[in-house]
Amino acid sequence: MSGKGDIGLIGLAVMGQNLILNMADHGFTVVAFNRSIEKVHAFLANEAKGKSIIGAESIQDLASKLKTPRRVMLLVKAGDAVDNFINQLVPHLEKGDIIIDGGNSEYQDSERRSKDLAAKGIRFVGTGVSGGEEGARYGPSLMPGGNKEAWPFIKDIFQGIAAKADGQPCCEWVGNDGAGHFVKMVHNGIEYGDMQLIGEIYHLMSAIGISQEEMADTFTEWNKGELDSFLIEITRDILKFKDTDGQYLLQKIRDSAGQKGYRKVDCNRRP
Ligand code: NBP
Repeated sequence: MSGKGDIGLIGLAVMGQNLILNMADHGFTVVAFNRSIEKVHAFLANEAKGKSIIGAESIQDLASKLKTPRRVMLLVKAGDAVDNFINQLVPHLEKGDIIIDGGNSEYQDSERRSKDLAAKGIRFVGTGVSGGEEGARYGPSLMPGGNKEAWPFIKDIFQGIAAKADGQPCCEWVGNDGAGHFVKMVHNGIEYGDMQLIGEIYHLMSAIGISQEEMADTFTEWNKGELDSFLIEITRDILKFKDTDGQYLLQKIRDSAGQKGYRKVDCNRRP
């Protein structure tokens, strides 16, 4: 692949890889980098093969392979990893270059990063990314905020790869500094509230003896009315899903959940 990249992306876990493939499908050339370099080599040899995707061996290499103003997106674990990469990137960037954090960072961290980087002449964008693996691959909802001077330079890529609703991209500039990650936090809060409600409804229905098949029928009906949504739809599918032995899979799954980087929650344990 010759020529320079339109955007660099650091972080080749599930979100980063799928977002890169989505960008490449939309005609952008992406330079890919990851802390563990073997993931860059594996990605180039497999999923990225034959696409407009270039590998970078170091941060310096990444910066040298990008058009200016450089656009570099981070999709790494929120917290110190983001600050570490920003610190490594800055010496290789020029005034007007853009750093985009697409992870689930705390909005106060994005406010701080936006202000610190503005003082160095670097434009920071903190963006919410929603839709998980499939969204990243085929169309996420994007909530960018930060230094508005960056928006004209990233708008085409962001609105190009975003999901479309009635032909309109699910992506618009949401405000200054930490606004993108604040909107993502509110978005996740609504989603978790929805999931809590669904969990409680399942619990109540089970307690009064409603069968799983009947529950699935009820969710099917709800999905035809004002509750029509992704979460109601997948709950119906999950309720209906049977294991290879013909038994419902849901009843075999332990009622516990883990969180990345935080604490494991076991719902069977009572305080
Ligand atoms: P993860 O959140 O699992 O992060 C993996 C990436 O972070 C890898 O590239 C890994 O590098 C890198 N990393 C870690 Br872990 N610690 C690091 C450190 N100390 N220094 C440098 N790099 C480090 O990946 P993900 O699930 O793809 O999510 C990426 C971001 O997007 C996260 O902030 C996540 O919260 C957010 N997000 C995820 C989803 C989703 O559905 N998964 C949806 C929306 C947003 P390595 O390969 O060298 O270990």
